[in-house]
Amino acid sequence: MFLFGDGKRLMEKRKPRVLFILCMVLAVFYMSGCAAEEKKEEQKADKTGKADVRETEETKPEVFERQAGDIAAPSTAGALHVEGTKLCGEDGSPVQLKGISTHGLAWFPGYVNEECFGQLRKEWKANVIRLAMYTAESGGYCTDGDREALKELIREGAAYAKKQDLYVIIDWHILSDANPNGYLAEAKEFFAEMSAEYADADHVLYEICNEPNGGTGWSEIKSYAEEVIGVIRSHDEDGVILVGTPNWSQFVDEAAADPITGYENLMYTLHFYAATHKEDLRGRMTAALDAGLPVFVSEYGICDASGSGAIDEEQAKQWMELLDERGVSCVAWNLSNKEETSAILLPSCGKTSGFEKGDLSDAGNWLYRMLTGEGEPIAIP
Ligand code: IDC
Repeated sequence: MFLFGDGKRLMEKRKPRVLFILCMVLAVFYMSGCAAEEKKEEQKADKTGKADVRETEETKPEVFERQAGDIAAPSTAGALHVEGTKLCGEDGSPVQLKGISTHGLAWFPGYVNEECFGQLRKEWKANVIRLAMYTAESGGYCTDGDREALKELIREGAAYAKKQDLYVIIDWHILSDANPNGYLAEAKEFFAEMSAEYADADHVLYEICNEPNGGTGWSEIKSYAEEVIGVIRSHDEDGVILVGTPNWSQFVDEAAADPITGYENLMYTLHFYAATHKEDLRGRMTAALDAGLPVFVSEYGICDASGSGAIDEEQAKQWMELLDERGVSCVAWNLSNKEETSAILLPSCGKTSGFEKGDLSDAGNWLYRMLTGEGEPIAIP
């Protein structure tokens, strides 16, 4: 403000008093802001009837300094929901999940342990773990698998994820059973049980059909999804649900043209393997997002679609740039030491936690560098 003549002199004379009044006004503003914050906390506590279960000593997740303010996690972003094409935290800000999927739980149960999840969270900066439970194949939930043992592994995985401050995806991993309707009754029963158990869990997401394939069309997937979503919603009214799309979860454009209505917090999955799926599939994803479809990459690899073959770093880079640009969440396949390119551990690594640099495959090294943003591969004492 520019003052001239008398006005300026008057201002000079009254400077101390003006300054004093200004300070008082600022102090009042600051104090009323604090009161409003306290009020908000109280309201939050009232709504749940308790201060916040996450804050009791027993359930409080460890806080990792490297992570603080860095990536979204259940302790900071809370329960997730979907707004437009975006996955968002409790306060409405967009959240991008990045992490890793287990291999088939029945085949590689050992990696479901708290130390392993803790290392992925703390050192790898993952904020999500996907628990892949095959439904068919040998040991599958709907074929000859031990259902109780598989559900117990999921419960343990979900508990470790909570303790280690990770989101967790419960994945109904259809594959050789190309059409999810083949095991519709089993899926409904399974998700009824899971959603009843995790109705109040902020960190759990449901993936209801990994990869429909074998010519299964969107209308068949959609009708399956509507049934299963109905069951989940009767227990868990707002948990995020991931729906597979035709052709091994690639044809998101078909879902975009005819999305499921009547439910909130749904996302549609797109899977890619960078050495096989390139510009074409990126185009499908972009078009679906532009059409308003919330897309979630719940599985990807940087090798070819068999889960093996050579790594294509250049294509992987292009995928990651696009995912980051659009804020799309992504989960890498897979947490195991199987002799295949996509496994992040070398077959020689017999450990199920405490991984060191020499334990990692090329895919493991790449994932570590990608998640941490560090050029150097893992360095653990
Ligand atoms: C692959 C595993 C492999 C296993 C095979 C069949 O990497 O060890 O023998 O399944 O069970 C997918 C599937 C995922 C596949 C993966 C690689 O979702 O189950 O895992 N892939 O083929 N879609 C595209 C690729």
